[in-house]
Amino acid sequence: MNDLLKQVGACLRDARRVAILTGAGISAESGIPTFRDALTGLWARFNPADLATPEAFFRNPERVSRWYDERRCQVAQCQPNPGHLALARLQKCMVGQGKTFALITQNVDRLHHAAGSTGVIELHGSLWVWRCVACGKEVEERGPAFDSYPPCCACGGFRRPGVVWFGEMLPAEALAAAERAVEACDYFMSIGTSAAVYPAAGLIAQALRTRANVLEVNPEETPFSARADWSIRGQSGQVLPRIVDEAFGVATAAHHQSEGSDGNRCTEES
Ligand code: BJW
Ligand code: ZN
Repeated sequence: MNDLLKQVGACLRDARRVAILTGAGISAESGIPTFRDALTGLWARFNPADLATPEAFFRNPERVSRWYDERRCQVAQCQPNPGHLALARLQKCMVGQGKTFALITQNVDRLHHAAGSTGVIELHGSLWVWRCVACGKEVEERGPAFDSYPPCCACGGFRRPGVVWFGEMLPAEALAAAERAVEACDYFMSIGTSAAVYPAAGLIAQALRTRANVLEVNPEETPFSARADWSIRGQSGQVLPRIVDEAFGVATAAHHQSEGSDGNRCTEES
């Protein structure tokens, strides 16, 4: 494992344009359930057809909005883990060296933002933003649970979570930005996604076609594992900090404040 991480880190150090796709697995170590884990995943306990489609919302807006609001309140209790922090540090290191970095996420929890990542491309929207289905007004909701379900807009319309459900189009600008970043990248990472949901999973296929170096980090095999240059079976909160350490030097407690770079190091120690 050590040799593998050294190799992956050395290649990352040389990369000029990195694009990263994350999925629910990167937030698992923050205590947020994934979707497809056989025992603990949300889809093991709930039927997506009853909760994650526009039809389900219009059939039972009270149930669907309550379920999403409970998830919003649960995520409010969670903190970014070392995997999120490592990607935020990687961005700082790469941008500090004038390199290109894009973080594309399928997650709706905004833990990448909380970790300090900027310009995050959200493919499946956000749990925090609620949108009126009548007038389209969007509000970021950081407060406690709603008083009643479904929550209503001043115009009287029902409000829904600003996430992307099955059968809905992804936000066009986000998808286009993601495709551009993948097209241009020379190093691509797929972190903590089962690669089961399209078009997000198509970005992995696109990276393989562009002949970027492709790294996967996941405790389980995925449909793309065999084609990745490196497929590391592990938890992202353990693996990512080690890869970023290999590439850019070991993080110090002060790494959040450090901006500059010393050779390939971007921490304050040298
Ligand atoms: C760890 C770990 C640790 C655990 N460290 N890793 C082409 C082919 C077939 C179907 C389609 C297709 N194109 C479109 C479709 C239909 C559909 C689709 O993909 N269906 C498939 C399921 C078959 N796609 C859509 O409908 C999309 N819209 C669309 O395509 O519009 C155009 C269109 C419209 C109409 C008709 C046709 C086309 C929209 C998809 C929206 C997905 N929405 C959800 C819910 C969001 C809201 C919510 O939060 O409730 O997004 S579904 C859910 O899955 C969520 C996730 O973002 C998404 C991906 O899941 P993810 O992140 O990969 O999580 P898991 O649980 O699957 O995997 C976690 C992984 O982590 C596992 O591998 C673990 O091993 C790993 N892990 N611990 C690292 N510590
Ligand atoms: Zn409204």
